[in-house]
Amino acid sequence: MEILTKKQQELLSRERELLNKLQITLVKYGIQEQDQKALAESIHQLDDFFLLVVVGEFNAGKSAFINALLGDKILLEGVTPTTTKVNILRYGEEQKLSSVSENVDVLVLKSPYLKEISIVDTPGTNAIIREHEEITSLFVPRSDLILFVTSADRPFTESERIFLEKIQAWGKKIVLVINKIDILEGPEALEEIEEFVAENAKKVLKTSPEIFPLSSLQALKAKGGEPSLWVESRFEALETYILETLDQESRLILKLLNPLGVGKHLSQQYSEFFENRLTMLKDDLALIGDVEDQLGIFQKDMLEGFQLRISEISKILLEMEQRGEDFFTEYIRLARIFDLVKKEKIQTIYEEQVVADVPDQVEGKVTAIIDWLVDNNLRQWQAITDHISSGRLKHKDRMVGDIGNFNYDRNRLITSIRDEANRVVDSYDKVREADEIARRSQNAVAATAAIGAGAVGLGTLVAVLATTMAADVTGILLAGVMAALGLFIIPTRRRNAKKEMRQKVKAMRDQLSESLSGHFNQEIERSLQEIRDTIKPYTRFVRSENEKNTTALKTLKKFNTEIINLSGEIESPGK
Ligand SMILES: Nc1nc2c(ncn2[C@@H]2O[C@H](COP(=O)(O)OP(=O)(O)O)[C@@H](O)[C@H]2O)c(=O)[nH]1
Ligand SMILES: [Mg+2]
Repeated sequence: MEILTKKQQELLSRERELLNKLQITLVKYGIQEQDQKALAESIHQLDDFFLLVVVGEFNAGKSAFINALLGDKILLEGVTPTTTKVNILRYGEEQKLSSVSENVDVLVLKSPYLKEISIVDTPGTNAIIREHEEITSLFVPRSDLILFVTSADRPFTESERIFLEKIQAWGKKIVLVINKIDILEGPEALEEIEEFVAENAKKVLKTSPEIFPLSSLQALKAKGGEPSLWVESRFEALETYILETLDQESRLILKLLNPLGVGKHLSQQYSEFFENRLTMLKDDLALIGDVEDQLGIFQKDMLEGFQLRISEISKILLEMEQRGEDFFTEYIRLARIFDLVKKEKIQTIYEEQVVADVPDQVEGKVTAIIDWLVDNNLRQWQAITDHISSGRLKHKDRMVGDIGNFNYDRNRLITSIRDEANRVVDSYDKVREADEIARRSQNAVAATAAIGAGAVGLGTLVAVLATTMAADVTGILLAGVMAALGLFIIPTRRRNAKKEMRQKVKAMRDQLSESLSGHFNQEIERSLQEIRDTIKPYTRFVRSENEKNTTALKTLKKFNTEIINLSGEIESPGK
């Protein structure tokens, strides 16, 4: 590069530092190799000569144009695609041709033009030979100035417009050449074409580029011995532009701007990736939020529903207690003295009237709770399936050429949740699930059986009472003090019996409610946990990707701002 002023040197070193950091960052994000190469080469290009790259459709006259510029038929011309390689023309004392890669040749020439500018001839854009376009495209990021050649006989074709858009994205300085003006009849035709090209170029580039209408054919002839054609060729304007307008300083500015343009392009392109991902992740987060909300509601509803069902069981027991009260009131009194002594009879009456079908009723209620739990559990899984297939998570096709495994991982996780939820729903066997729950809550269910035992316990209480009553009655008969029995002993017995029964029933109620609560809470937790475990890898992925992509986007936006600022400084170094 030319000798730099102190200010230029400072700008250059800042630029290198910034671009190197950007490169490291982008590599860390896993950018495509092709993009990484483009950036690396554009940075590398800072150390090289000013690179003027000539692009355009094949047959536009790119090679002819370069020949005219150098004043010699150096490059092959032809109506069929002649250049299949990129040709770099460099200055050197000794002329030689060497191949640097499969697609790139370097031609060293002793031409004064090349002392400050290296010129690149490209195979051009071509709808038929795609490879040529690729080769050309790969070279674009390295260029410091693009000379876009279009031909007067078919100016600004659709494929040229598309190609220009691509170049523009790299932030390149572009100059337009309308070649072959010698084939046009009259100045009106040229004016029309110029206007057409200018209009269309502006649409793509958003600014008006310099446009040079010329004839390479006439220019070369003029340089080769027919000077009368020089003015007509209108070649001089372009030469003046390249040699004078594009003086050392403006070339340096372009050179410094070149890799910044590439860096800006890439940071914007990858920002878009991350933005798109964050949009997708927003849907994921919303879905996870919905599912979480729903599971929360499920838990709350279940607990409430459970309390209600437990209180129904309590009610059954309370009713039994009431019947017990009535029983003791009815039977433990003087008038029943002869019934009381027949303890088996009393016990049977007690079990028939007080205990009755309480064990069956309670067991029925417990079974109902299990069924209700199983139903709701299934409904939760169905809700998950509905959520996942709500369409919100449909793959976004607009994301082309993603980097890393993001889309793959996301789709895989979503699919696995959907499959698992579907599997659970499809294979849900209510009977088996209920059995499972019953088995797991065996202790709680066993407590219901204990009511039977409890009833026996109370039966025993009655039996014991009856026996002691009988003893009392005997004693009383002997003592002959019936009054004392009616007034004192029997009421005390009755009171004690009631008290004891209340205590027993309460203990039964407490035990039952406690052990059922414990087990059913566990069951509810269990089913929630199963759902949460199923979606957990997805949740984890979404949260961590969201964080990663937010950071990446922020970082790239910062780079973008820094690049824009530095470009501004380079463009107006005075400020
Ligand atoms: N009439 C006319 N023909 C030209 C001009 N420049 C190039 N050509 C012809 O156009 C054809 C394609 O030129 P070439 O330089 O090979 O085009 P490239 O494919 O863009 O490199 C050749 O036959 C050239 O002789 C020009 O200014 N006027
Ligand atoms: Mg050519």
